[in-house]
Amino acid sequence: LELGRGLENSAEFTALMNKYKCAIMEVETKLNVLNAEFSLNYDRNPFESIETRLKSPESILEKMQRKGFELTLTSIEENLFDVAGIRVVCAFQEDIYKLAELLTKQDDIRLLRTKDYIKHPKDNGYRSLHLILEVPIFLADGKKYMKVEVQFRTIAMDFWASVDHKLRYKKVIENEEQIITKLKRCANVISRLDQEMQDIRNMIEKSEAESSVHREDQKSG
Ligand code: 0O2
Repeated sequence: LELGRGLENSAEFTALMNKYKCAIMEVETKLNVLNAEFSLNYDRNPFESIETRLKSPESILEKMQRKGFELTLTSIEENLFDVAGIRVVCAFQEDIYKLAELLTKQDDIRLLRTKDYIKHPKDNGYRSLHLILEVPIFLADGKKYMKVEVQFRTIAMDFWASVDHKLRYKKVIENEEQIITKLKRCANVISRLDQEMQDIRNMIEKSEAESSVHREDQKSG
């Protein structure tokens, strides 16, 4: 039985999707724990929102066909990295790298691939940090590693990607070149905006640190 010929209605397909759901829950919990710990230690939450999604059978089929993979369950597990997807939106770019580091250094997580579209944006201007991970899930019949894609974005990057995603489905008849150029220009503006916001936070943190040293000095003097 193949995907598109009934496999997606089988008990085996449902069981596989359930494993991906469990993997999403594991990684989502890890991220929520990091967020809570951060907010206790530094009085701020590194992320604004977290969204999860399981790829639909239609999109799985479409991607498998587009990439020319065999339409079996084993092939889905081997070749698709984003059946289980998590999107984390942060206010500041530096928090993205901090969270990604804290997540990937956990000893049960295997990091398969990092796609850093922040340092190396796509040609159209898309920016985001993608991590392809494997996380163990514990089932009645033992432990199994499942793949999960985590996308980290700033609010500004997410804004650009959401608008881009909406426009993607529109049929462009005229001015295609101009639209592409304009979208890329917006991506550049957004990148500068992220940098400015990060600079502002760094300045505030520096001044807070200095004034606390000053207070300490006054106390001891
Ligand atoms: P959806 O609806 O988010 O599920 P690869 O296996 O590396 O060859 P893949 O998987 O296409 O190819 O990798 P890529 O491009 O690194 O990551 C794909 C996902 O990133 C997309 O998922 C989007 O979520 C996001 N993405 C990548 N490029 C763009 C872009 O130009 N604009 C927007 N808005 N999002 C982008 P899906 O499966 O396309 O869709």
